[in-house]
Amino acid sequence: MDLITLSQDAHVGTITLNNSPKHNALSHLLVAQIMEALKQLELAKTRVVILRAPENSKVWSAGHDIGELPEDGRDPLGWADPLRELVRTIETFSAPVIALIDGGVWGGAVEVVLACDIIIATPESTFAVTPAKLGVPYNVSGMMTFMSAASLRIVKELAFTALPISATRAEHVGMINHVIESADIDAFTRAMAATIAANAPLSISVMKEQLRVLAGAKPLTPRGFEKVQGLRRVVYDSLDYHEGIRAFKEKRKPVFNGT
Ligand code: YXS
Repeated sequence: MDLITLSQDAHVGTITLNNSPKHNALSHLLVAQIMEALKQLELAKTRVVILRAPENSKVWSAGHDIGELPEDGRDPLGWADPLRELVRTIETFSAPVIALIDGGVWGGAVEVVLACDIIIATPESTFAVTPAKLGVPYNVSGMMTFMSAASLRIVKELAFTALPISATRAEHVGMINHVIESADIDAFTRAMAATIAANAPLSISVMKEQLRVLAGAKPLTPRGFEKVQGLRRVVYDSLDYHEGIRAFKEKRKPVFNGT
C-alpha cells in the first residue's frame, strides 16, 4: 500500500492518504488501498479510525480522480464507482471514523469526509462541493449525505457556487465538529479517539448503525428515483459534462452552454 500509510495504536487505527503529487485524488487505486486498510482494521476489531492526510497538506484530497470519470455515456457516479463504495464502507464500518482535516477538501472527497462520524479540521481547511464546476450530475445518495450534514440552504449554496467554504463557517453551520489549530489538532483528535476507544465498543457500534439507518430513512418513491436518474442522465450525456472534464485536463476555465 504505497498511496496510504496505516498504523495502529492499541484500539485506534490511523489511515493517512499519501499521494501528494496527485493531491490524494480518489483514484480506483487509492480508494482500493483505503478499503483494504479499513478491512484490516475491522478484522483487528479497531474501536476508532482516524482518516487523515500528512500534516500541513495544502490539499487533503482533490476529490474523484477526474481522469477516471467516464465520458462514454456511463453514469460517472454509479453504484460500483470507487468513491461510492468508499462512502458506503465508511458509513457501515463497525466503529467511529474521525476525519482529521488539514488542507483543502474538494468534490467527492467532501462527501467522503461527511460520511465520517466526526470531523475535526484546522482553521486553514476548506470544503468545496464541485459538481457544478465540472458539469457532473451528483448521485442521489451523495446528495443525501450533503443534506444530512447541513441545512438545505447551505447545501444549495455549496452546490450552486462550487466555492470552497472555510472550516470556521463549516463549524458555524454544524457541518463539522471542531476547528482546532494545526499545532494542537493531532493531540486533540487522539484524545477524543482514546475517549471513544475506552467506552463500550458494542454500544457505540450499534448506535452508529442505528443512526445510519434512521438518518437514511427518507421516503423516495420508485417513480421519484427514476425521475432523478433520468434527469442525471441528461446531465452526464450533455456537452457541458464533457466540457467540464476537458477544461480541467487542458488547465483552462470551462465554458458551459447549458447543452
Ligand atoms: O498536471 P499534473 O499531471 O501534475 O496533475 C496535476 C492535476 O491535474 C492533478 N489533480 C488531479 N488529477 C485528477 N483528479 C483530480 N481531482 C485532481 N486534482 C488535481 O494533480 C496535479 C497537481 O494539481 P495542480 O497543479 O492543479 O495543483 P494546485 O496546487 O495548483 O491546485 C490544487 C487544486 C486542488 C486547487 C487543483 O488541483 C484542483 O482544483 N483540483 C480539482 C479539484 C476538483 O474540482 N475536484 C473535484 C473532482 S470531481 C469529483 O470529485 C466529483 C465527480 S464532483 O465534482 O461531482 O464532486
